[in-house]
Amino acid sequence: DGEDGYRLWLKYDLLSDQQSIKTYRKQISSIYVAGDSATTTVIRDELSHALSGLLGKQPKFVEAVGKHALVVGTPSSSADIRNADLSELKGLGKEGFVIKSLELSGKPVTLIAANTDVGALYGTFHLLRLIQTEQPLRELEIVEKPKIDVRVLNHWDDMDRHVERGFAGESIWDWHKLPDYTYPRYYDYARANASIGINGTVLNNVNANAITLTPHYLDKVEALADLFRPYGIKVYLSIKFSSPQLIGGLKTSDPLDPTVKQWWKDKVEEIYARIPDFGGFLVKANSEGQPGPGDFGRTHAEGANLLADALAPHGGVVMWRAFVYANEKNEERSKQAYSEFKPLDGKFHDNVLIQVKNGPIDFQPREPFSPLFGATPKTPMMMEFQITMEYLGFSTHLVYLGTMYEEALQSDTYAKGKGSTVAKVVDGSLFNNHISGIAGVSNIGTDRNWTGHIILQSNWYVFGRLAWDHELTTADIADEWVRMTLSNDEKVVSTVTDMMMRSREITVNYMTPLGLHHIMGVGHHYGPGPWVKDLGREDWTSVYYHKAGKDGIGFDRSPTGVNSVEQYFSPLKEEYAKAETTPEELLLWFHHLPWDYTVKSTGRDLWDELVHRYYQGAADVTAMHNQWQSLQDELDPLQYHQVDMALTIQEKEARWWRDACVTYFQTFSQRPLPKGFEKPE
Ligand code: GCW
Repeated sequence: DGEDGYRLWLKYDLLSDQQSIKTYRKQISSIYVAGDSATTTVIRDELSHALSGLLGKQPKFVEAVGKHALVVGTPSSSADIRNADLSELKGLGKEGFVIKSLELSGKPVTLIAANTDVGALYGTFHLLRLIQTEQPLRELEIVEKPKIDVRVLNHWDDMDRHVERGFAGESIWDWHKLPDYTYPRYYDYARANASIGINGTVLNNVNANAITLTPHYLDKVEALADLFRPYGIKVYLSIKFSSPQLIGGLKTSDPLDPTVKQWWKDKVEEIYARIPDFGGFLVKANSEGQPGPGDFGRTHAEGANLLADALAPHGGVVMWRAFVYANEKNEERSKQAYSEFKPLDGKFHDNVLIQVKNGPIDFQPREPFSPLFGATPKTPMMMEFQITMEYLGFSTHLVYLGTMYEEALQSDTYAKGKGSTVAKVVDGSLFNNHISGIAGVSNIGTDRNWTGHIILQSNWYVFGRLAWDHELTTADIADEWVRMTLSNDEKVVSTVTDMMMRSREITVNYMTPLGLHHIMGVGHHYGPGPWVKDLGREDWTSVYYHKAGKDGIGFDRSPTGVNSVEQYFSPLKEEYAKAETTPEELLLWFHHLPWDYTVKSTGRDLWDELVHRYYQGAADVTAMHNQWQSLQDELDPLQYHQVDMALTIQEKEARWWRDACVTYFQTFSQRPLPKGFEKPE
């Protein structure tokens, strides 16, 4: 018996500190939630559920402002709030909120105010987080609004409930039983997302199935949209570009063909007739076998604009992915997205966002940021992070991705001089874009704990928190997540946040140190496979990426090689051009270097350094496992046991990675293991 992880970070167990319970109860002696929308019902339910759990007593709901009350509302739902004339609300838009300790109509209260009920819901979850993490509620003066407009999860869920790159069970969408049969899980999904500010969900896989757009399935989509609306969550769909042919009976899907334009216009009208706040379309086109405008000799801009024009009258957007690469193109894979999209800057209609993976190859444990960020002043670039861990050990390895997201977002593109971070490109502030977005490929499924591993719930969490505010530090986010999900116990908090904060670098070390990439097992991408070669496509093999030989290892992307560095702004392109000035963690990404190359930070030669890192990575997993085991008495038994079992797997597999890679690369380096290292097992 114990916490099975279903409740995520919204656990709401009784706080352990009696004194704070007393104080909170006094500060929230009654609750007045103004308004009577579906969203205000959600707010009341959440407060009732949360506070009766956290404070051990059902809160008192009232219909007027009382002394020491918690008051929640908007200027239109509450005269008290309207009369208070809060100047802060002016700049907060539809999603921002304030939380203030103040006198309202002569009574001291804690106020959550926003311009909309959804803003008030976000404020409610913020306040609950303060209580869950045992922060004082005195003299509050919180003003929040999201930095990015579109904050969406991307589900790579197929209509048969298989989840592409999903490692936590089946799809949570039961298409068969929808629209009539729904699960509590759908509501809990909405609560979890709203609690971290996620305001959209793309329900289906980017490798899309055209049937999603048939009336039969739109009934089901509509049911989910209705369910999510009160939580401020819009639904979006991935579409197949050839839908006019596949389900529309047309002979072509050419974006410039008038019958095709009409088909999309009609289809979009049909969707909005059911779902007036439908979010829009996500599109993977001319990539990995998906159809696209290229099939008709048209550009990505012509394809995206076709859909954008159909959606524009209804306020919908197109998220058009830049993950395009083709073996046939005579250009190295990491360069292709930039080559394809940079020349199209300025050609996309206003409601198109280009969705770009953080790295130029594909969600690797470490990549440099994609040079497309910063390269298109006229086109909003959306960030696409992977929350599911396709290349990072599925759902058995403990890897907190917050630090990886932070590294990407805080990278300086130098597009408009120093300080032009990727975050400022993505939030639209660098180029004054009128819309901005960020997407995370979901890691959730039907597993009881949603993500297959309790600690990996934190990746869903940190994605949402950073999407809301990329200036938060991922250490602070880890801290609050641990408190909410595991415990407020100081030893637990400091130990687990330490594990989380180091976990990604540890994984990079035992998988792909020093800038190595894409050397995982073929197809499934699990476990080591540096030996993978002779596939139909060279750019799906490992040997293509590490290029190990007797002469050395690494991919020369400098001017002496494929020169992908030219896609970056100065001074990055000059820095990356030379091994000496390339950050060590990206060394073999940009350079092919001899085995005796001296690694600056340690003075070791490249071979020794590589071996050291593999060994260090594996040893650090053992250390992490010990750290976890030191918490056995402080943790819930079930949570403890689940993570402990997963760490056992991770420990074995870190060694598997280490031994496989070291032994394999040794066949090229033909050097002994450095002194002090045991022979690989
Ligand atoms: O990372 C690769 C995956 C594919 C995925 C593709 C993409 C949805 O291996 O499974 O397909 O990227 O992002 O489109």
